[in-house]
Formats: sequence, C-alpha cells, structure tokens
Amino acid sequence: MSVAPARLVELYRQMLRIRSLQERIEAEYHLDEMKTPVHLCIGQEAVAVGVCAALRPDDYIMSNHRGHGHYLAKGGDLRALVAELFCRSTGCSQGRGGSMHLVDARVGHLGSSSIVGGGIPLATGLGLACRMQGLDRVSVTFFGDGAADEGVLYESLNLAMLKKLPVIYVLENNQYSVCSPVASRQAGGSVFHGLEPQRLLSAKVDGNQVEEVLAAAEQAVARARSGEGPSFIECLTYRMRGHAGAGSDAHLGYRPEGEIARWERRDPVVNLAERLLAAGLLDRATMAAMEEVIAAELDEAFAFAKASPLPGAEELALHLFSE
Ligand SMILES: Cc1ncc(C[n+]2csc(CCOP(=O)(O)OP(=O)(O)O)c2C)c(N)n1
Ligand SMILES: [Mg+2]
Repeated sequence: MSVAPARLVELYRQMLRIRSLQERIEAEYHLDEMKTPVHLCIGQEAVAVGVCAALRPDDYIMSNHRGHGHYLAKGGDLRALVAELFCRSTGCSQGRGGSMHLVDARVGHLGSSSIVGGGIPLATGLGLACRMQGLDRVSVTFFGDGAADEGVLYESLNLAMLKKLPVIYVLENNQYSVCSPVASRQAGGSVFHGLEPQRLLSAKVDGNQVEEVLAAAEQAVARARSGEGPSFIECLTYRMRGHAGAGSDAHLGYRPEGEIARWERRDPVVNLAERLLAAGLLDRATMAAMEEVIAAELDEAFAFAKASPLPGAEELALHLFSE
C-alpha cells in the first residue's frame, strides 16, 4: 500500500512521540516519583499509530495495561497522561488510575484496564451500542496474545459475528505473556491458527510496519461502517523491554539467545526513519527539529505533572458508587 508522503511523515512523528515518551519515563522511573507500575510499549508503536490513523475522533477504542501508545495515537492529552503517571489530580483519571487506567472520552478513548482481556467484551458492547443507537462509529479493542488465551475473546467474537457488529479486534502479538511464549500456550502455536475456522475477515500483518497496519485497519473500518461486521487483525510485533518497569529483562533468560537483537533490526521507529530518509521524504534537519519539538513538549508535560497537586484526602470518597 502506498501512503501519501505527508501522511507517512505524520505517522512517523506520532510513533517517535510515543517512543520518546516511553524513553523519558524509562529515564526517570528510578527516581520513584511515578507511583505506578508501567508497561512500556517500546517496539509496538506502529500498531497503535497505524490502527488509530484509520479511525475518526468519534470512534471508540478500549485499551489495555500497555496502553500509552493507544492513548496518544487516539489523540489523548499528553499532559494528562504524564500527570496520571505521577498520580496527580490533573491526571486523565484524576490521579486514581495510574499507568494502566487511562481514559480520554473526548477523543473516544473509553479506557484502559489492568484486567487482561477486560477491554474485549466492553468494546463488543460498545459496538452493539453503536448499532442500537444508529451511529456509524466503530469500536476497537487492543489486546495482547496473553488476552487471546482467554475464553472471553471467543464469546465476544461470536456475538460480534452473529450480530455483524462494527468491532475491530486488534491483537498485538508481542510473543509473550509476561515470560511465557505464545507457542507454549496456544495449540497450533499461534493465535491466528486457532481463529481460522471462524469466518472473520482476518488479517495477519507485520505490526512493525505502520503502512501494513494502516491498510488492514482501513479495510476493517470500511467493513464495519458498511454494516458487514467485525474484523480481527493480528499484528506481529515484539516487546523490546521487560514486561513491567523500566529497562531490559534480557538477564531473566526466558528469551532465546539473539532474539532481542533480531527484533532490534526491525525496530518500527528506526526502520521508518531510515525509509523516509532514503526516499527523500524527510531530511536529517527536519528530523532533528521534530525531535526537539517533542522533547520540549515532554519537558513541559513532566513539569506540569510534577507541579500539579496530589488528590486531597477530602476527595477520597468521590466517584464511588454505593446503594
Ligand atoms: C485477568 C487477568 N489475568 C492475569 C493478569 C496478570 N497479567 C498482567 S499482564 C499479563 C500478561 C498479558 O500478556 P499479553 O496480553 O500478551 O499483553 P502484553 O503484556 O504482552 O502486552 C498477565 C498474565 C491480569 N492482570 N488479569
Ligand atoms: Mg503479549
């Protein structure tokens, strides 16, 4: 698929912005000021950006614990995300959620959750709601290969297929659920294999190539909007860092020798930069200027977060529901 040059450069900028945020978090995490576990998405930026580029602002997404990229790609507010990591009252969840519980309803991000697979039935319900309300919106759920081990995926797919719901199931297969490889958890060795008998428009794409992800997402969105039903897109990618926290986990020994280095050569951000430079769509000076703007934006967001108040004790009982 060919993406218009200006659009491809913009997709690169978004991926670089997500990567830069992840690296900034990683650099500051040891200071222990971010009182939240973090699950970095370094290596998986092309999935979030490619899918969200196919969506309208009023379309919905449900995200998971590794969700900073989804949040930014859908247009979520950067300052509110960083403030949430510092558990401040200016955070997108008013400091109550931390890294795994992000939300920005104004841009259709209806929430991420620490419950693995939790977004799958919710996104299916959103698709049903769109249908019942006569809206032509689509609903997307991002989930990992670990979530794909759960029965709720198959119930949700069945309902979505039965009712031809406008739901797009985006599997980010980053090869591991914590330390367990996919092949040790799925009969047939891959999630996609298990889904083949189902009559879904299923695509298996290189999740490190944003153009491939975008093309599959655009096809799925067109199908959903025209009432033809759900789609399932498996994006093959790789988690470049440890499951949680900052830094590499290579010392844990669960990844085969040389695997990280092999995936580093397929780094989605670096590869796209090289392709843009080689094609003359971007030059080094423009790239450096882009990096500078992002760094300044991050400086500002981190300063804003650190200067923001923590939620006060008087807020403790707010937003609770009881009968
Ligand atoms: C229902 C549920 N089961 C188990 C866990 C513990 N847990 C947290 S993250 C995780 C791995 C999820 O793997 P995957 O879905 O592939 O996402 P990834 O971390 O690779 O992005 C597990 C098992 C949980 N949070 N929720
Ligand atoms: Mg995984």
